Amino acid sequence: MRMPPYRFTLTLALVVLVLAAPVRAAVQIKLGVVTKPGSAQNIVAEKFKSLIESRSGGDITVRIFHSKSIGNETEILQQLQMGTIQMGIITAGPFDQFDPIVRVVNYPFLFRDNEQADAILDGPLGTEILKSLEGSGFKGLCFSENGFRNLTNNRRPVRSPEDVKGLKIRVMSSALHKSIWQMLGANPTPMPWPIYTELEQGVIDGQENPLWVMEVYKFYEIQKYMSLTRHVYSPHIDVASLSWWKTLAPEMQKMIHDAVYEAAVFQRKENRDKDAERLRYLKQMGMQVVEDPDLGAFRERVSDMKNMELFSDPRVRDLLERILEATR
Ligand code: EAX
Repeated sequence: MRMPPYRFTLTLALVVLVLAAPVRAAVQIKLGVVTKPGSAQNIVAEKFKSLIESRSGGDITVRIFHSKSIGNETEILQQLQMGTIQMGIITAGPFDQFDPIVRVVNYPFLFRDNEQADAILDGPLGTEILKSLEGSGFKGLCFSENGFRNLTNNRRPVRSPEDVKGLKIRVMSSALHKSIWQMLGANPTPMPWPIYTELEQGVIDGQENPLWVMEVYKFYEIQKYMSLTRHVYSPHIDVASLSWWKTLAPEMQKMIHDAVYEAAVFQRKENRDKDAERLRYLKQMGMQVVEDPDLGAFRERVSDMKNMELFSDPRVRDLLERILEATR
């Protein structure tokens, strides 16, 4: 018995649907950021999601896990290594637990300004750092930014390293950041993000982060003094799980790479464009700001940094020398 034509068409349509289903939404990306919506990391993540979902015509979908819903930055990095999530926008700080070469980009007083940071990080030296991450299971895609970090505290206005003496400062989970603040005379404690409660309860006196953090996390409510120390330029490293990355077709890799880089460039610009307004806002909310701390004295204190054990690995040391030369 022959099938009536409409039944044939229906069957065909069903077969096509069943076959096509796994092809559509072929790639599902779980992306981790530790911060909450409105944060620098989230702006990169959301921009990337919208670019890649529209460009791939729905073949790639992105689900953003934020606000510590899948753990702190170190834990997100571990999940990327295991391949249980696929991408992350992570502050460079905690990366140095996995690959000491990342210390080079967090070196104190390294970049003069944003333009120099972009030129180095988007250039061959930045590429070397991204490439190196493959040794620890990450595919480094590009750099977006937290921005230049500034000190806040609840004890006193900080103009020179003398004023830092004995302050209990929270630092990121990074041996380098801990050392920097030891050299500056503080009493640094590594702690994962977020830290509002610890500041509020006085477990720590202060912390250091770019201006957007003080605004988005409302640190003006719980921190009285801020000094524009700009001691470290703090990038994010936009990464993928290397084991997952290797399963993707080259065209897919390129599409993802292009989209995340575009998102990074978009975010860096918007972060910088907003900084002047943020400073005004933080003052208006009552923060006392030292705008011209004695940066010469701060630099002097950390001038011996490159001779420390932290940079003794020849590979790291070599890259540091070249990056210092390029930023001189
Ligand atoms: O982006 O841990 C930190 O200090 C980071 O800068 C934080 O994730 C905010």
